[in-house]
Amino acid sequence: MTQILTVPTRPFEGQAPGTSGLRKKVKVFQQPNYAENFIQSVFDVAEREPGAILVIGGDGRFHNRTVIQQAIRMAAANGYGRVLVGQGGILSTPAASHVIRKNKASGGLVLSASHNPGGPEEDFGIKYNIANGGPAPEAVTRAIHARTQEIDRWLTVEAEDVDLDTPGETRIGELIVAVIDPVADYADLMEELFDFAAIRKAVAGGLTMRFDAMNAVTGPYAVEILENRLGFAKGTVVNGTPLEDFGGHHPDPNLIHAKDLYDLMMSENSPDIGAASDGDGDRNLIIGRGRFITPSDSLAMLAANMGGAPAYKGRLAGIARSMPTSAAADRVAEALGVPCFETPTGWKFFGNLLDAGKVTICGEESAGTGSDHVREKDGLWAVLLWLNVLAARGISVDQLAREHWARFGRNYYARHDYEGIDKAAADVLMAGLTDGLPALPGKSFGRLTVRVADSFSYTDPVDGSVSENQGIRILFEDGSRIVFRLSGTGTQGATLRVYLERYESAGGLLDEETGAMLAEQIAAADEIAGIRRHTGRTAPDVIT
Ligand code: VG1
Ligand code: CO
Repeated sequence: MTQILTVPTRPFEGQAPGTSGLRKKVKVFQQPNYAENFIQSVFDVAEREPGAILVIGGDGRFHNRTVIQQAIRMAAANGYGRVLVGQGGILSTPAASHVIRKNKASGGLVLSASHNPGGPEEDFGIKYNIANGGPAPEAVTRAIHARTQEIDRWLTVEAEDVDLDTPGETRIGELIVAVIDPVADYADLMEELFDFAAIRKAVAGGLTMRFDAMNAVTGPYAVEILENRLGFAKGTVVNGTPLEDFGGHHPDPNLIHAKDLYDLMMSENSPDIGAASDGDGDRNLIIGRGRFITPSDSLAMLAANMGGAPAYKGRLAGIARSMPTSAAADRVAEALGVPCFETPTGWKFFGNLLDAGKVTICGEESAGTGSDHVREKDGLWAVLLWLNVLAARGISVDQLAREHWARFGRNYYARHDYEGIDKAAADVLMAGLTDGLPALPGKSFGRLTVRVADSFSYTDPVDGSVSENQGIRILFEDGSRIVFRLSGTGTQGATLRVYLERYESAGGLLDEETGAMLAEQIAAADEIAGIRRHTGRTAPDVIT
């Protein structure tokens, strides 16, 4: 028996998981007991049998290996029977979800701050996923937070660091630690879901692509799947080596942080399709030659066409989208006669719907799309579904988009982010908005008249749990909409997100510039929320 050591500790303030786990500066996580308190709190509340399996992996960012070693020792002291850890400490978020499901693990620790930058001065994060492979639901994250507020000890054992770079099994007392290939199972799953033969044929016939892994976790996955298994030319995957600081960039696949890819796709010598993923591999950016696809449109277009992929043929149970995501998917659901669900922001809200078989595809405006194959959003999965659809139909991204809008109409859509604003000012802004809601219906801003103004609240149709204050919605009589909410993933000050949307019917203006189409909503947003007045900002930092 290895001796279990009990280390006394005291609670830290602010260990509440946000939209997607606990995210803080690396410096915060480096404080003695900080990560340990949180991990012990997870182990104290997690549902598991003695000897249970725990999956551990991360996006390879700075501090990943340190926390993994500590988590393994703590798992040994906390009665786990087996830890599965990705080689090099690597597991993309969707791959971790798959490993949990495939091995019937009791849960997993995903060490990532996703799209946030990495490095000694940047961000780190810990997320707990439950046995269905998905992010812990709110009841669990609340219990974890409550535990962090009263914790007085954490358990560990004395043991050497595990060699994370060599596949195979080692033992720490009763615990077996298996270092597993992080890519193989995931790549096999993708090959089961999609028609790789059809994609290979299209590639052989000249289909070209660029995939920007942003020096984050998807590099090894993308090289194996796109270059090795599908036959795309060597060099199709760029920035394919995971780096602890992501090369100093934000691994956030949007038009600002993946600007090189965007510029290439808008140029004369662009490949047919460009794609990128984020730090932990759960987001996707899709750009066709000369045509950017908003994530909201991507969800709708994939939902309308996914029957072309073997795993989804004739089985679209329903579609779910987060509330701020555009209603483009709703029109597809309506046309196909399947239900559409509107959930709060964050993938944890899709888990019950997927488990209950109520939906097959889910998506968020923040570049997240996924299906019931795992319980996380999945960047490469979305890219492969696009490739499968293009190969099966023999059309381009631009043609598919035009065809879609000509059938369903187009939801012009943008998100304006005001980053790093003063937290107190952001709270005053949101409180002002909330207080002003009852007076808004009937009021006009330019040509827009408010029809409904409310604070979004969600009742889970499966377990009846209620989540309140999930964003302020201003719905106008012409069908356009503004949503305001504060980010739950940032680590500095506050980030205000303003989501703007306007629908044009199939006979309307389908190929206009988004900013121009949303000018009235943009002006109304400032008038209603007093963004300038409260934050001093005259323009957003990021528009996606
Ligand atoms: C953001 C996105 C949200 C996403 C979350 C986690 O949250 O808006 O849609 O689920 O990030 O994505 P927030 O609270 O900052 O708006 V990831 O790729 O960081 O795991
Ligand atoms: Co992510």
